[in-house]
Amino acid sequence: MASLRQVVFNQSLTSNSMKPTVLAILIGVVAIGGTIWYSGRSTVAPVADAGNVSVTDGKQVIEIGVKGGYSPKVSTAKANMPTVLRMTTNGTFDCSSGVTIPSLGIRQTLPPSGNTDIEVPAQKAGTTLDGVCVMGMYNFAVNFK
Ligand SMILES: [Cu+2]
Repeated sequence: MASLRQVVFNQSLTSNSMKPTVLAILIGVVAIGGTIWYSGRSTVAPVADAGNVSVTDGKQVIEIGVKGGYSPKVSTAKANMPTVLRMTTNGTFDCSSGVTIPSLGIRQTLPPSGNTDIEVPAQKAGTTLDGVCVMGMYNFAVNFK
């Protein structure tokens, strides 16, 4: 059994040494929280052209990588043009291979690897197409300008 003096000593030692630990945890929480907040903001804010949209023979192709989500998450495309969403899987065995675009009634199961073209009718300027996996976990957006 510890004497009273030892208990008091141990407690004061513990509380003194805990202060920097608590401070470090607080700093860590603020830093991680700030990073999550910042990265969350950057996906919502308009992003620069991801360079994944090309036009060939009057047809627009939007390339989107599919594996554990969609990349890029936001694409900028031209309005009033027949469009193809080229979904590229590469060893994709997660639910992002089941892609839906609810506003167009599109539901497509992608092979584990390869390109799958999804035809999209010409969209008006200002339209945003939202794509989401079958489970509603992963999403992407295409803004038409
Ligand atoms: Cu999912």
